[in-house]
Amino acid sequence: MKPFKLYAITGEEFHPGKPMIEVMEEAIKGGCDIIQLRDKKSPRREVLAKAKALRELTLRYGVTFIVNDYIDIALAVDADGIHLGQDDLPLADARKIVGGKIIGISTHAIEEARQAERDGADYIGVGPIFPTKSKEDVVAPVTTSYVRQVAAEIAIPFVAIGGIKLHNVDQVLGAGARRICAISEIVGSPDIQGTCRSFLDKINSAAASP
Ligand code: 3NM
Repeated sequence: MKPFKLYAITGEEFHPGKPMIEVMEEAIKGGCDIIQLRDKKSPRREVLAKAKALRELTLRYGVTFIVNDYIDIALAVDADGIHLGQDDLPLADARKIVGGKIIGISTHAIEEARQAERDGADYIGVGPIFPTKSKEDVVAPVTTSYVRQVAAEIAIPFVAIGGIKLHNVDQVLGAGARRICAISEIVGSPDIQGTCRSFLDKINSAAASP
């Protein structure tokens, strides 16, 4: 998959009254290089319509587009990949369906990270680093010590997620993360582009001082 640094996930509850497509376009203009559609509540046809719109947007800007959970919708709109949780279809079976598309897996412990790597995941999510209100039935925060473990041991790309804000991202980068994912801090920001640029400045400085 293409290298990436800043990964934004949709979260419409954080920008009431503002169209999702406009919010995600701001995120792309701010430098996000992966956009994920995550919508566990809307009827499937609505999710499909959102996926079509985001596919068009991401193609226009040349950024990667991932669909959370819905493999059929990802295929229908020719998304670049899918993101799956620990309770979704096992990776080997998902791989049979999506072929060479990107598969990302959420992991919350080093055993899950190892398993995802063995099974051929293209990247893993590592989190939640901090408490988050954006995910229901989320596990307890894994803290930056899990980031350190993954950075030391796992060869495939990993992205840190969960409660990451501009004010605490330095801790995550200090633990070895070089890719950051956020929902509320990005899509809920009054200045989405500025927030994204600040995240990227921090990621780039961390990468420049090993
Ligand atoms: N997955 P926010 S945490 C979607 O740990 C999601 O796998 C997580 O939202 C995981 O940036 C999370 O607003 C929510 O905290 C991230």
